[in-house]
Amino acid sequence: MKVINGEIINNIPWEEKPAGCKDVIWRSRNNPIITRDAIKNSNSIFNSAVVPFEGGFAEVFRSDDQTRKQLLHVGFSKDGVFWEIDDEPIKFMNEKGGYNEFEYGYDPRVCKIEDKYYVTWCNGYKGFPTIGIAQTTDFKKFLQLENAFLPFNRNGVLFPRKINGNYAMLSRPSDKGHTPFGEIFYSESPDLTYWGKHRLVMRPCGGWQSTKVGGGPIPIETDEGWLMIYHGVLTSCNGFVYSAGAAILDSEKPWIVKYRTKSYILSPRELYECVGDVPNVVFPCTNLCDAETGRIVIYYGAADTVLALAYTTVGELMDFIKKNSY
Ligand code: BMA
Repeated sequence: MKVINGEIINNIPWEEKPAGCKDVIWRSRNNPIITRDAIKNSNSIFNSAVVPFEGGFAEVFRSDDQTRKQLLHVGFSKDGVFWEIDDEPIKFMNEKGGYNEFEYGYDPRVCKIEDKYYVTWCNGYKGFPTIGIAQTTDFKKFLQLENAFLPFNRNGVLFPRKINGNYAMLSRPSDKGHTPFGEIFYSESPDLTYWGKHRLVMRPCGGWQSTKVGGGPIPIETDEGWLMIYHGVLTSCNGFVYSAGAAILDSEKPWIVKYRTKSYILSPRELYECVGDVPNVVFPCTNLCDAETGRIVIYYGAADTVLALAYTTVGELMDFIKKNSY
């Protein structure tokens, strides 16, 4: 199988799989790569979105400040590991050239479609969570578009090309609180403003994904379908546990799930994943894939406190999904 419509990223962060590692995903030896205090006045820096940009990388970071306001910041990096992060949060512009009021924003994803980068995030609208969208070409000016859906919704994940002639997005309808349920839905839009043709993609099922499931990073296109990493949650006697799994979705009808992992591919295990502001959370918002080598680097938030990296390859992950599917 091979990656299609993908970018060649020669400088993708990479570490070889440690000898003796039996897992399909392996963690960076340098984790966490971003500590909670890397931004002035930050309480935590975690679920964040990276894209290749001008020969290096750009990132939209989720950071909660020390008042515990949830904010988005921009950063740049040459190698995808060491980052220079702007201490000032992103200010989103409107069509009139002014700045929009920003209530709160978290869990960003960044998707390149044609010649623009689109940020989607959980955006506070009159106190209700829904999906914000903004576009940028330089990561300096961000033009905010209409919110995609009615509240309550979270985890908006765009596809990197139009499908059936429309923009396509995954989302997870939710509630105002910590939402004890969650399914992944698929929607299309001709213009990024009006969304419809909603289809159910995936419900929770057993074990690590028994309480809720939600989109993760931007899906990777392969000649066997969309490779999608997602998060799944189980309710333990000590609260939610967030893990990650993977699925292969049909290329032109992405609401059709061809394969889906029975076991997780990444689950809280290391100290920085089990201890923090919210213990027992791994939450991936990015997977970069080098179309030439098939190398994948995953950026994930750990324990809602820090940002970490993990690696795999398209070949290994697709194989794992097919052999461990429901
Ligand atoms: C989700 C989101 C994520 C967070 C996770 C675990 O609902 O709020 O930002 O990482 O819960 O707390």
